[in-house]
Amino acid sequence: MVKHHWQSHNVKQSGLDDMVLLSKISESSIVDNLKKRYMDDQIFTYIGPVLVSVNPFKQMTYFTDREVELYQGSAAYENPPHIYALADDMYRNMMIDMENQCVIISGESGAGKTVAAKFIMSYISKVSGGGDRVQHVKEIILKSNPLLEAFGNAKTVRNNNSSRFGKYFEIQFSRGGEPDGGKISNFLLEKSRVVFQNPNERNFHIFYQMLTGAPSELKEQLGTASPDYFYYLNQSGCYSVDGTNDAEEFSETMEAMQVIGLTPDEQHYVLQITASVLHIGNISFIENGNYAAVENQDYLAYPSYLLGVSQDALRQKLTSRVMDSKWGGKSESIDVTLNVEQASSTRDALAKALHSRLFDFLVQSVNTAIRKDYDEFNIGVLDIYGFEIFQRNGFEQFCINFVNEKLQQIFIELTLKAEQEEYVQEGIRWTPIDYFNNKIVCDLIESQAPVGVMCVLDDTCATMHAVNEGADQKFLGKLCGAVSSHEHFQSFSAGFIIHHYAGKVSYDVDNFCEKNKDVLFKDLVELMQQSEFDFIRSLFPENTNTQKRPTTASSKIKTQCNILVSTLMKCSPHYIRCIKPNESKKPHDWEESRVKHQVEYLGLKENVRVRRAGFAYRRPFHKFLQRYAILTPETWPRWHGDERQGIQHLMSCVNMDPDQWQCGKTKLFVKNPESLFLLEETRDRKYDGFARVIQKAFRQFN
Ligand code: AOV
Ligand code: MG
Repeated sequence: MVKHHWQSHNVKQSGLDDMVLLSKISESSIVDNLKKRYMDDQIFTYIGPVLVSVNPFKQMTYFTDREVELYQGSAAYENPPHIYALADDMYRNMMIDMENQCVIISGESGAGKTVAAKFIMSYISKVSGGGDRVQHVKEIILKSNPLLEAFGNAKTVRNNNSSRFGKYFEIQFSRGGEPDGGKISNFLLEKSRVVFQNPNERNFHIFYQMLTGAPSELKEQLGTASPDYFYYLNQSGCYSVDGTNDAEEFSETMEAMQVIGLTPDEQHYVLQITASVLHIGNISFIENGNYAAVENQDYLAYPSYLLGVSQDALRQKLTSRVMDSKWGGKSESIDVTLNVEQASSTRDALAKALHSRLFDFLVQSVNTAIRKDYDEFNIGVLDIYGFEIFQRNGFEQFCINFVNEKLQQIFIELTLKAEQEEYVQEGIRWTPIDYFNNKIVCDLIESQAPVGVMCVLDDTCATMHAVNEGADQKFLGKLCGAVSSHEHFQSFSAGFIIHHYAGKVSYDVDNFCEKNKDVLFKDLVELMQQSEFDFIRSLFPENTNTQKRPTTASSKIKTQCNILVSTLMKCSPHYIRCIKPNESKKPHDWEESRVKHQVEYLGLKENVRVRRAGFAYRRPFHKFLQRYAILTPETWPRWHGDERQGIQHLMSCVNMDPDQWQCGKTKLFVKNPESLFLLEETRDRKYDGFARVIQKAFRQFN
């Protein structure tokens, strides 16, 4: 297996490939370097092992099979920086070190995270082998993207294909490096989008796909119409997206359903529920002596038909609610009539529940299709919704920005803090570097003692009754009492401001309590449990008689985040820092101040500094010996005796400058990437020689 390395010589050198080599480390020199490269269509740049990626807003030429071949098994320094190099590094590290790997992709909304995640998945799929079963798993992994994007992505003002959920995709591998399984963990879908979108934004893609792409017979059956007919689609006045063909994407979505193994019946139910959501939105209410009545009974027909429940039952459950009340020691149920506002919010709750449960069903279906019961190795790809600031920011932005804050914290922990602590621990001489640690902001949000924002929110919700006006203001009042002195917190009449690592965001407290409680009233669950369709009943499996208090949305995301953090901490981490160069979404448009801001808050300068001042490479003694044993006859295949002496011996054999490396307590530290390149090159040469000998022997044998 002799590897031919051919350089892509037609790529001209612009700026520095690796910013560790910058002669002056400052934010503006980083921005300048990125700009130079960006203008020359070089979107990738390294900071040591960290990959910085600037969104080109156009198709680049260097993602073909030729590049896949080029980056396979080659050392990072041989070729221009590329996401394939990072993917290849992960794959090889997993195989060589037998360690799980993960890649954390971060950056603000529209910076290119989802595109990056897809490049990684397709690269891994291309370079790994496998038989029929493995090919099938690969196909599912790749097709899960358009499927989940149809139901979980939408056009926002920041991004035409904005992820409105977070996901961690673990690709599982056999010992031979074949992807033979996988698992998706999804995070909090922004379901409020089902019932409302801001101007110039859209609902989830699937609705528009279905309305334009479904075959006419199906359209008739589902009662589809043009998007402006549906209240859940016409509030924002935005129906199409530049460069997106909804009808074509519909076929792709359907094909993906097929690939993940949904039966034709299941596929049909998925669309039926999607259509029912739209029809539910058209049911409106009028005031009938303080109570809500359905304005036009005709609008009950389609939803009840599609959901398999009677029109009567649907009307009743939208306009009234059974309440349990304790009276004189006895508890009894009474039917309470709802007012117009309450009825509308009940309707919306049903629509949101249907869509989000459908989404969970799809995620589950993918998971079932690629489930593997035992875990060997995996590579995890984390692609979440990016940090966002809108004119008006609600509970959803609060959750999204919290998750981003946590990711930044991991980055800091692992690259800035851990790196420096490691030097201290290993007894390596070192001058500390200052950086902003955003743990203080994470604590402000999630801490229990002293109480943080989420705690106060949960407390307020716990004492709140089913229908409670003024809860949000009460929450705000309590919050001000609890955290007002925090330096990253401010309040104003309608809400509060958090000074996040990526900027100040002012949150409007409207609906915080309701969205946090996230209860689906028993009545609606029971209504869906009466559906004539098994499929719909199966989406609502819960027992409505248990009295357990449901977990709140914020505590769910907090738990999920902390599980994620501990999963990531167990892997060998890789980072992609995505940068959005402009707001225009156009190629070659460079907004200096926007980029500078991102370079600042992503902590790239500190990243370069820590990397530069320190040691580019570190490995536990035994791993190092294992990898480079081939360089000396004595250390190969295994060094017996003291590990330090083994390293000493190896280093002197390859003439490594003693300035270039230091032994800590358990690890070897190498200063310059170039020194390491030398080792890698020698190793490769030996391996090639080795391979030739084996091949020759093999030929003689046959
Ligand atoms: P995001 O995932 O970071 O935002 P995306 O990955 O969806 O952002 O990228 C936004 C858009 O930018 C894509 O739809 C492409 O049009 C373009 N783009 C990004 N990266 C590339 C690339 N490497 N080559 C060409 N075009 C690209 V969000 O999900 O909103 O946080 O929540
Ligand atoms: Mg995305």
